[in-house]
Amino acid sequence: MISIVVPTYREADNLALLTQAVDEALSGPGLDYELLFIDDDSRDGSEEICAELSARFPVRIVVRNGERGLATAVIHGISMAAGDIVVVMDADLSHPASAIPEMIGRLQSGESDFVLGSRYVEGGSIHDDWSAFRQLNSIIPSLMAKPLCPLEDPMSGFFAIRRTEMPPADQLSPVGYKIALEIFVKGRFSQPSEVPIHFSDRQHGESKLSLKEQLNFLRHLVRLYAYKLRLGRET
Ligand SMILES: Nc1nc2c(ncn2[C@@H]2O[C@H](COP(=O)(O)OP(=O)(O)OP(=O)(O)O)[C@@H](O)[C@H]2O)c(=O)[nH]1
Ligand SMILES: [Mg+2]
Repeated sequence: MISIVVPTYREADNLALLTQAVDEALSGPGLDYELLFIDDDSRDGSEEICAELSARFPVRIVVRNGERGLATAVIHGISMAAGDIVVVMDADLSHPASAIPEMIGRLQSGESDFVLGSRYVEGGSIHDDWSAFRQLNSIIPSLMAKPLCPLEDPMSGFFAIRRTEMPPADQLSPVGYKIALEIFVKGRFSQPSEVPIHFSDRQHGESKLSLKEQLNFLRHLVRLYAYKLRLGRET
């Protein structure tokens, strides 16, 4: 069974579209799945929409009260997942559900133990009208993380792992947005790989990527470098 974990904050208009896309991608090849939305009390109709969807699809929504944050929502979702394999993706349809079978196929065959959906490998792409600023804003963080992670797009937010390979929650100190990077750095992954994806721009709802989150990313990066240095000294 595969658990698709999706952090959501005010994504009501995207939930049905994402559910249909996931179902089309997974039911076609006969894959058994659950779709788990981890919602931070959006109060935008998300709960009601999920209740309707759950009559037709294996969808669940978990509403957190009094807590906000993409990274902690992802960790919470993984801890509640029932599947052996966990796929994390955004709700805004930026990540193509059609890439999921290839991602989980690599885990199942043993070819890879950490699979990223990647914009920056051959065959991957972003929308052509991204401004130079937006492109730099996406590429520079990946370059800053290069010594921590050999992959081209650790910030894509779209990844798949075996649930048992998740590092223990008490070792994680999630701040902000980039939980895949922390899971990679603190886990014991030896065969990471990337599946090319086309990253679409969101059509509904608003981006939650604020300047504050970008500054959080810098704090997060400093902590991860400190962790790596400590580990290097201990081993
Ligand atoms: N549970 C939860 N989910 C969040 C939170 N912030 C963002 N998300 C979700 O995380 C995913 C990514 O957020 P986006 O706002 O699309 O951020 P982004 O993809 O980096 O930025 P854009 O490219 O501008 O869309 C979406 O599914 C959001 O709904 C949060 O505080 N809590
Ligand atoms: Mg987005």
